Amino acid sequence: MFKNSISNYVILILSVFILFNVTACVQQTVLQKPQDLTISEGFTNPVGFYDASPTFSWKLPVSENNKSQSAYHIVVASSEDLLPNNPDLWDSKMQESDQSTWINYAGEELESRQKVYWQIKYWNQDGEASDWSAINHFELGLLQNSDWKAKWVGLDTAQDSIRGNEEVLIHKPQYLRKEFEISEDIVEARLYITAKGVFDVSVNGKNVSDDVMSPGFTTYDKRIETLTYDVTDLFKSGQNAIGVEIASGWYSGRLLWGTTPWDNSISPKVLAQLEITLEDGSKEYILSDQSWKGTINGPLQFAEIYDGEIYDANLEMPDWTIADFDDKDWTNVEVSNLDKDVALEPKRHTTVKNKIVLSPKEITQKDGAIIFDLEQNMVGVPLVKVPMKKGDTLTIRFAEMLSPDGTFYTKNYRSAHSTDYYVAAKDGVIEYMPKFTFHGFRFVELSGFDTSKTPKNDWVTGMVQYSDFEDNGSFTSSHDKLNQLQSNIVWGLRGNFLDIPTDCPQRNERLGWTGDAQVFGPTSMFNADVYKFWASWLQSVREAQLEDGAIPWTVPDSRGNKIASSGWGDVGTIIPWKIYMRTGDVGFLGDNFEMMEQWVAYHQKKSKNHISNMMSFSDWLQPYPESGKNTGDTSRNLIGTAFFAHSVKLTAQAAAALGKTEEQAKYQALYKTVASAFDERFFDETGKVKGVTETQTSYLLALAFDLLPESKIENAQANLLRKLKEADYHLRTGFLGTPLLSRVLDDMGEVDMVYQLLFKETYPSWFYSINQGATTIWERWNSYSKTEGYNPMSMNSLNHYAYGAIGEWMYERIAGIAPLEPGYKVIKIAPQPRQPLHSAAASLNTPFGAVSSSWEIVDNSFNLEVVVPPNTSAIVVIPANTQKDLLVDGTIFTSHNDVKLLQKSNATFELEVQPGTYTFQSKLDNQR
Ligand code: RAM
Repeated sequence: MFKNSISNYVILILSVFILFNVTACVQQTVLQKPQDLTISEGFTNPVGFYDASPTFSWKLPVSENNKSQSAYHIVVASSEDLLPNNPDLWDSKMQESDQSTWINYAGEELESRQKVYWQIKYWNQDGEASDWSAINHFELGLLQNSDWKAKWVGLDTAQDSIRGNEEVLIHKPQYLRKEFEISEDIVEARLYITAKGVFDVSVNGKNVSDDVMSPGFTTYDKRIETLTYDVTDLFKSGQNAIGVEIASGWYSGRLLWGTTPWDNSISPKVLAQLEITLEDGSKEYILSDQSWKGTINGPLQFAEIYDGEIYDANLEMPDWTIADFDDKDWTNVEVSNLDKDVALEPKRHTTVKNKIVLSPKEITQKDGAIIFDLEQNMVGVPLVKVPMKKGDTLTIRFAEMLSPDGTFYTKNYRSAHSTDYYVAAKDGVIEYMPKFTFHGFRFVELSGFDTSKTPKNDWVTGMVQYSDFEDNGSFTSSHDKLNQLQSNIVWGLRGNFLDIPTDCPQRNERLGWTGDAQVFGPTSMFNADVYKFWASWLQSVREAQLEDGAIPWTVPDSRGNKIASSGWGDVGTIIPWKIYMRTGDVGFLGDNFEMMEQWVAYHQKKSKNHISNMMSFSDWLQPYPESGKNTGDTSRNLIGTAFFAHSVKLTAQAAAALGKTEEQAKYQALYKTVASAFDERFFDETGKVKGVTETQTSYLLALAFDLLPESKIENAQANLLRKLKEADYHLRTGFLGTPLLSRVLDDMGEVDMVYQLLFKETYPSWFYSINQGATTIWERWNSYSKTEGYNPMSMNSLNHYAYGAIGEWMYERIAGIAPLEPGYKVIKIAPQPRQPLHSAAASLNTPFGAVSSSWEIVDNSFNLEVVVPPNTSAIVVIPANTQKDLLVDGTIFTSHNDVKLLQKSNATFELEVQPGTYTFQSKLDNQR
């Protein structure tokens, strides 16, 4: 009996043990939750969201179990409690699909202010299910003008008729406030707010956010963006106050040549709607209306984007954003209704913020002033903490570089005064950070401080400001100058992505030049998470497009000159296509398709027998122009016709991606017609440019855009090589030709030549500016030289991202990561190692997760480490002497579950690789 019970006991223990293990096994097959849930162009749990028809995306966690997705299930509800089982807004049901990005919401209609919760799960390639993801959420902003009960309010600052630089009307900054009582405890409060101008808002003495220069720069005559803030914790029952500072910003400031389509004489205004939900469930609204008061007698006396600020601390009004402040001397505001033709829409990309802080490495004294060197050309404002004497004025000047004698080089700011002033109200250390301006600078000069004190590095800090996005990739190599070039590209991006893509950030310009955006867009997508940034700006491009299809030179169209340039307006076809290739978001192509068609129609209007006569900035700033002009030597008609054909081709490709077969056929045929007109008009039988000046760029356009018949291609390629030889293997390309150079030569099999040009030290080349001390990309190949000083032209920005377009090739070909299918669903990893590099590496956050490629050459062996994200596959091309073995993860490659040999040539192994991390090792020929 006893024995028996022991054996029963053993059996019991054993079965518990087995059961436990079986459960553990079952549990192991439950896949990890999906990660990085985002909506639309990559937003995570936004408040005040713009899109009532969002898309959903997620990533499969990296794990042995996750090669691909076989199905997904999305549930969407109006409250967290309803998930996952009772989704009242949308239940996608289990969908057999490998799509994990950009899935259209197809549920109940969503409304302004609505809170939405969502969750997803997926099944892997073996049909195993994941757990439900964490619950994500979003809350819509005010989507229609009719949601607004508030009115525009502000003071009439135009009446002061102050004329500033270039005789432009200057509006003094305003301080606006409102006090009110809240009778009950608050459950929730939202502040919806925007400005005609730029604003900074505080509540009960606290700043509502760290946003800078909101609401940003849009086509103000069509659309003004609004911000939504969760201000629940800032209000309390009892007396409360809200205070808003506003200045002209882009809206009524001094934009280039002042010929804005909107009216600079409109005084800046604010629109604010505070919606408070009280304990008892009722709602209270505090609206900007005639009860608000304002003054222009606050400390900020002047604020202008180009010119800087004047801040007089004697005029400070302590506690003006707190209740009980005495505003009896303040004026009643003027009130105006919403403009019915101007849409108020929630901001559709991130606000500008202080993103990086730089400390000066070196300070020097010069003529009573001190110069702080941040050792990096940057964009933003300084934070100054300086000892001063009462009544003195601190002058803060900026420069991107110094002249050889150590003085400030500011000629390239042109008429932008770009200087801040601070008037001290007492002795002691003051703290000041300009608010409604920004500067492009590496050097800061202070004068007017308390000279009895010894200057210290920490008197100045550089606050780097740009739209709030994170890095999206990295590139590095064994070569210092190439790494410096990468750094210069990234800093060019940071400096020119301040709400809109700008040509430059420092002079009296800083505009959304479309050509510059067109050439740099793809490179920016590697380096930063800027899909939302581009999608938002493209909305402005669509809004700025004129009735005849013309896309203005700058967007927003601050010049209002109603003409378009070839190669510039083509931003309307090139950026949608290039971004689609990197995101795979076909909806984005759909949003832009009509604009693409209209732009093509404009090309058509501007051409006769398919030869373009469109105005063009042409191959802008080509070096050594025979014509002596900024537009260079490549024929304007050739350029226009080439871009005509290219835009038509991209529109045909977009039509195909959108399933518009008729349009595809139509544009494909038109492309062929334009291409043959191009060939006939500009190329002779031997594949040589005829009738116009023969330039590197004319060949580049013909080859890059595929405009020549098969029979002429080889000769045209040879002619390009001849032109390069004539230039002693230097580029002779400007804004339009340069981005095509690497790709065309690469397609020709001339990777060696690309390396030669890229690593060239002499003018004109990328390293030339680095050798002269550049920390950003310059507008000109020779903006400055150590021997000859500054380029005498005043159009000489030292922070102009266009030539940084080479970054695309560095990622795609040196490190070797390129999308083979839109959105990197299939990735091509095909690094091109050459001397003088021993190693290079890049990583990139694709819509499916991180991909990376990292190689080094040790002795004669080529070592490559590759990461392929889940739910993708990669074609990996490994340079090798294929007579010798290839090692995969340290063992000789024969067969492998996740690696398949597709092809073997003399010089490469081509493999198909499933998600995972791998090392490959091949032997190279000696000459590499
Ligand atoms: C300059 C801009 C820009 C360029 C145009 C044509 O003023 O800086 O870079 O695109 O001209």
